Amino acid sequence: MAHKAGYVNIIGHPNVGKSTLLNALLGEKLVIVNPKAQTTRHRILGILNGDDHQLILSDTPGILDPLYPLQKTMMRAVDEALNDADILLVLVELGERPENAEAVVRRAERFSGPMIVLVNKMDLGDDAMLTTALQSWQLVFPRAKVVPVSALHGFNVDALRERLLELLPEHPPYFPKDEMSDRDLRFFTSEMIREKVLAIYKQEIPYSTQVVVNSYEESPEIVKIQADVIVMRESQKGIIIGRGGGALRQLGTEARKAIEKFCGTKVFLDLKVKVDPDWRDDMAKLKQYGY
Ligand SMILES: Nc1nc2c(ncn2[C@@H]2O[C@H](COP(=O)(O)OP(=O)(O)OP(=O)(O)O)[C@@H](O)[C@H]2O)c(=O)[nH]1
Ligand SMILES: [Mg+2]
Repeated sequence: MAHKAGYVNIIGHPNVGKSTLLNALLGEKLVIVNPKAQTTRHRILGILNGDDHQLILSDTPGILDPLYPLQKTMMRAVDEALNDADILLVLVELGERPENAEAVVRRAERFSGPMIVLVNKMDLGDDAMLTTALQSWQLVFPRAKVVPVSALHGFNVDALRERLLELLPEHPPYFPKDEMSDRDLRFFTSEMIREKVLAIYKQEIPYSTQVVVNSYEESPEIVKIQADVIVMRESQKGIIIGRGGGALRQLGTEARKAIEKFCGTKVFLDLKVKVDPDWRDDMAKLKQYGY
C-alpha cells in the first residue's frame, strides 16, 4: 500500500484550544496548555506515525495583532505554517464571533487545499448555540467542512483523526518513524517550566518571562538540568522568587515533577532568575533564544 504523509497545520485565535487539540490527536501531552492566552510561542510539530502513514501536526501561536517583536516572530510562525500545510485546521471556539475573526479568516483564505473548520469547546454550550455557530462559520468558510469538537473531552477527535488520514496525500515519510516532534527534550523542558510560570504567576509575569535551558546532562539514573528564568524587571524577579524564596521553590518542584513525568527519569532541576529588560524586543536576542 502507498505511504501517506503530510502537514496538518492548526491555526486560530489565542486560547481556543489549538494545543489541547494537538495533544488529543496525538494521544500524548506533548505541548503546553493553559487558560491564559498566548501560551504557545513557537510552531511545534507533533508527529503521529503509523506503518503506512505519517501525520505531521503543527501547533502554532494564536493569531493576534503584534505589538512587540516577540509577537511578530509568533505571527511569522503562523504564516510559515500556512505555507507548507497539506491540510489546514482552522480552530474557533464556541461563542467566538466570525465578525471578530478577520485576521484568522484573511490567513485561511490564502490557503487553497483541504480545510476543516473546527468549532471547539462544544461542551460549553447547548444544541441551539452549536447550531448557530456551525451555520455562521459555514457562511464565512463556504468551501470548508465545519465540524464541532471538544479537544478537552475528546469529542469527535477520533473521527477527525480518521478523516485527516483519509485526506493525507501519498508521500514518503518526512521524518524518521521513531520521532514524535521536531523539537528536542531541552525545548520541551523549557516549555514545561514556562507552563508552570503560566500556572503560578499572574498578570504580566507570564508574558514577560522567558526560560532558557543552559545545561541538560543525562545519566542512567538522573537528568541534571540548569535553567534560567528570565524576566524584564527587578520587581518581576522579586515576584518570581517570592517571600523567603517560596514561589521559586514551588515553581522548581512543580516543573521538576512535570519533567520527570515527561522523561520517565529522576530530575535534578536548578533554576536561576535573571533580568534582561529587552529580551522580548530585541530581534537578535529573540533569535538566540530560538524564536
Ligand atoms: N471546556 C473546554 N475547554 C477547552 C477545550 N479545549 C481546550 N480547552 C481549554 O482552553 C484553554 C486554552 O487551551 P490551549 O490548548 O492552551 O489553547 P491554545 O489555542 O493553544 O492557546 P494559545 O497557545 O495561547 O494560543 C485551556 O484551559 C484548555 O483546557 C474544550 O474542548 N472544552
Ligand atoms: Mg497553544
